[in-house]
Amino acid sequence: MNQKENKVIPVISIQGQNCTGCVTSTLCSEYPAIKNIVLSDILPGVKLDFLFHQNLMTASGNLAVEMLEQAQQAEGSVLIIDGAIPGEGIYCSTGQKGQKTYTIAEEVVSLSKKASLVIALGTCAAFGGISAGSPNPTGAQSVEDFFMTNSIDKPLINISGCPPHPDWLFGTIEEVLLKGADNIQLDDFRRPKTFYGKLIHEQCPNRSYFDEGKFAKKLGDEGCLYELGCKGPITYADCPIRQWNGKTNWVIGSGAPCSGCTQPEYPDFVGDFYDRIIDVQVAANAKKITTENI
Ligand code: FSX
Repeated sequence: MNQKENKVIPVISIQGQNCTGCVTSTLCSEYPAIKNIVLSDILPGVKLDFLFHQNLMTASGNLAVEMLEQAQQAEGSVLIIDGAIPGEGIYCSTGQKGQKTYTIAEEVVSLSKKASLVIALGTCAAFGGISAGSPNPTGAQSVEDFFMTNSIDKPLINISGCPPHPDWLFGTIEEVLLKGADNIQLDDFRRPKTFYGKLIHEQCPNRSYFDEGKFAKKLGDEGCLYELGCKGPITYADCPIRQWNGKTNWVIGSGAPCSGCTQPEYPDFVGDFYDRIIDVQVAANAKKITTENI
């Protein structure tokens, strides 16, 4: 029988400090459906092989610990880390063997050794996010900061968002498989420009309201949501055109302000959800938002 040869890419997905929102969101992928990502080719002749995934696999206890040990031997894997990495202490244990408790920090060190690419999935992994929010009692840090502290040098791509869109993760993996990790255009925060190349503000259907100076004063009003705390003018993502839940809607489309969740400043430095940002320099060619011109 003439069987088609498949290229198989080992994928290991582990979680640090998080709410599991990133995995929950990305497992809701619809285009392609998650069952096709897991069971079929992600590209013609290329298949992902999920060696370890806390939310997909049925193994638990000793069997899960053994699977994680085996996964460490996989050459050329894609290591997906979601959630921040805690500092000192036995936070986020991934399992126990005998008297030894393994922490996420130890697992990241071990698993990254043979990985060909590391993806920091979600704003906690990419930038610290809510997990590293003040006063940060666990010393949570981003994957990039953890790599620097531990002298780990691996290709790293940040897929920020709290949570991130499934397309941002699987679209990036596909782009890497097609072009090679070195040929992915990243922004200054290691985010793929394919998905994070423009401000929400540049693509927002409410932009004409902003330019006219028509601002909603309360939720439900017609107008731009800037005065109700919308962080669109400082937030890079393609939510307005990509939309969420199988293109059902997105945050501003449903009448709520963008929270700025893809940004490195989130959450401590973007302001409260409903507090207006002030004096923000928006993209080139767009006017500066100041308290005077609104
Ligand atoms: Fe953080 Fe993700 Fe927000 Fe939650 O893994 S980016 S709190 S959606 O789950 O880490």
